[in-house]
Amino acid sequence: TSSERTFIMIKPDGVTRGLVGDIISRFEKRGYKLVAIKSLVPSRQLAEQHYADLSTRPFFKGLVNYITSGKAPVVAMVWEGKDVIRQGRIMIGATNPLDAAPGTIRNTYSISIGRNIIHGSDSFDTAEQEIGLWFGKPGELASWEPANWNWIMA
Ligand code: DAT
Ligand code: MG
Repeated sequence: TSSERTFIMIKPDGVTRGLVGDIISRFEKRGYKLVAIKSLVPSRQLAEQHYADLSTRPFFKGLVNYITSGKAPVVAMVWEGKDVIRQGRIMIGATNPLDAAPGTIRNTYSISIGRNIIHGSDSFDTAEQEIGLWFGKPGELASWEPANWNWIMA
């Protein structure tokens, strides 16, 4: 498997609850490479585009309100490495934290589907789309190689 990129976002509940460091640490320690990060309160338009697939669902408005409330920002990131799209989803755990496997981020920190801490892209196509949506300006993604990269990527 070659290197790929995924979009990971810590939602406002995760930021408020002080989970940013632990979540970043999990991806770092696993061996993934941080290529972009920013903290922001997303506009309604950005949140609606990000969750466009869910626009007909009954929870859509509440979901957009939660992400955009401004009570806390989100932390948007791009992580790179082997199988990171699928592995990121595994590290995050099931959408409903009550179904998430022990040790996953959602299992460890949450019990409500509507406050499940974190987002991760679910496929190569959505990863590309979401990275473009959140980090679309030129130069927002760093192209770099950690000094220990060969120890991780063998
Ligand atoms: P995931 O975030 O695991 O990719 P998803 O893309 O199906 O899950 O849904 C996006 C978010 O919408 C999810 O993280 C939480 C919220 N959501 C999904 N289903 C929900 C439901 N039945 N009730 C309330 N919120 C829901
Ligand atoms: Mg999803």
